[in-house]
Amino acid sequence: MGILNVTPDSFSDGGRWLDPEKAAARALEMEAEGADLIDIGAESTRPGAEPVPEAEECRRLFPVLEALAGRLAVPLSVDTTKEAVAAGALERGAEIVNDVAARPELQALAARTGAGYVLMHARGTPRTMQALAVYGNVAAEVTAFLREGLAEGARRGLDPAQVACDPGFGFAKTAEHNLALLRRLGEVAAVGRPVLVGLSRKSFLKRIAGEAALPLSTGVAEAWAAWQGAHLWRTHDVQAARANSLLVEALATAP
Ligand code: HH2
Repeated sequence: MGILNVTPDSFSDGGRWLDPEKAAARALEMEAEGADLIDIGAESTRPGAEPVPEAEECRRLFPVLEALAGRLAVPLSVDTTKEAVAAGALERGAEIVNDVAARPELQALAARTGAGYVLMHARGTPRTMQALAVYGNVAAEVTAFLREGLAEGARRGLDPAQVACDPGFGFAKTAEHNLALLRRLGEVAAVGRPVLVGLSRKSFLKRIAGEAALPLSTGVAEAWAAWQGAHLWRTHDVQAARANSLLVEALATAP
């Protein structure tokens, strides 16, 4: 899953893709590099980020979707926590709702429209989440949250077959929590739905191996995640992810 942030303030690619034509070209470039999905977001969720008003999020996002209409063979997902933004994006060709806040109204929207839905573990908002990073057993608690979320979604009409689960690396988690979760990702994968991981260039990787090594550490972390059963990697570096995924697949099927 290639990342396209049409924001001025995302931690890694903020400000690069604000122009709709440039953003559309980047989506097409990631598809050519081997992305199976493109995830478009217009509100940064990095810790401490300011909330973006709904009208502004639509203003950033919709022209990109309109510029891409009919030009992309792979599905688009929309990274938002607002119902009106998600509904507008689905009307403009997006097929998946990537909801980092597990919002009931977004689950109901996916249920009504048949869209795919990403259920992610988080706590609080980008402003409050780091204060809520307290766990006894992070892998077990995240897995329980996802299991419960699948059951709640089903009560709202969301077929589990529409859902991918995401442990939410960096969302209300310390560096130690992120590492423990990555080490024990196999437990999360046991929820029985495809697992999506967003590890790309995240700060806990930077803390371990330094900023200059971030692309390499991202690749190692993604390959490890795949080995533990993750199916989808939300990534900035599609070319590297594609190459690494081919290697992981070849290893997994080697005699
Ligand atoms: N991480 C970010 C944003 N959306 N969605 C899912 N499902 N999983 C994630 O881990 C995830 C996500 C944060 O990364 P990024 O988009 O690069 O930065 P920002 O939120 O600053 O735009």
